Amino acid sequence: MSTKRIALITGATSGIGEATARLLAANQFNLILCGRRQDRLATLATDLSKQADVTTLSFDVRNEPEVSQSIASLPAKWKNIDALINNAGNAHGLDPIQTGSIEDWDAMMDINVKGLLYVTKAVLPSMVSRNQGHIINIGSIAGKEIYGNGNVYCASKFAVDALTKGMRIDLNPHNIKVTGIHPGLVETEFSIVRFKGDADRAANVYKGLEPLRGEDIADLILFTLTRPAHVVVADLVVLPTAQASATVVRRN
Ligand code: NDP
Ligand code: 8X3
Repeated sequence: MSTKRIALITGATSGIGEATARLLAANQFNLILCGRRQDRLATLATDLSKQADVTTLSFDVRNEPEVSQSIASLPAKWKNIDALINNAGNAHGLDPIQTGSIEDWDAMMDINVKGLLYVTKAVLPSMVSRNQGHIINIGSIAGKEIYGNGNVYCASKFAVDALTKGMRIDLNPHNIKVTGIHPGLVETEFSIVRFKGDADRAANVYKGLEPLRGEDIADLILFTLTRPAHVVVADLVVLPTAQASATVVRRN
């Protein structure tokens, strides 16, 4: 095992997480790639194995025993995680509060909020005991502003913002950096998941503008991780140039 830093990325099977895995592998990180889709994890690990040491963990972030057991099962050489990228998450549905589905609400709170907590809890002991580490939480513009029908997704991302700030305070005595990154519209599988596989409706979200790509967020993650030891990037909001707020978007 080399002296490269170790990053654990949740949601590495697509979108922002996959782009981050590719960029970090090319920039002196060894990687623990996480997600539920094992076939994608295996393909990505093979792709990146020429550039970095890569291992994979397949778990559902909603399942706390699965999360803690998976992370505890890492061999000794992988246990000293330097960077945790809490990226796994999605929106489920886009409905007014009065007709929203309880199943969708549970999914968003369980994945985006509780899942992030479970993974963080499992990773923190080794950071705290070494008084070093960096946690990057992927929030959203939806965690800074509310938009119509965003209700529970926005609430889950406001919770991510609050947890990011709380983590930074509680982990301050342990020298652990905590960063929140809050993107606007990024074209990934996000809208396909939100609209339950309706690819046409998903494509409409990005129609007439140039959205962010997963690679744009990966770039910021790498920048954040490579600041000097005395610098923490606390909070970043990043939008496509065509987007001015959660609801103001210029389209051709
Ligand atoms: P994708 O749908 O492309 O990726 C989501 C990732 O999360 C997948 O790798 C998926 O892996 C993983 N994931 C979802 N549910 C679970 C689960 N229950 N357990 C484990 N892993 C899970 O979307 P993005 O890349 O866009 O999303 C990444 C993050 O960025 C999310 O937190 C999202 O809220 C946030 N974000 C996205 C924006 C956008 O416009 N796209 C804007 C702002 C924030 P698998 O299915 O294999 O488990
Ligand atoms: C994803 C961005 O605006 O679709 O978090 O909620 S948005």
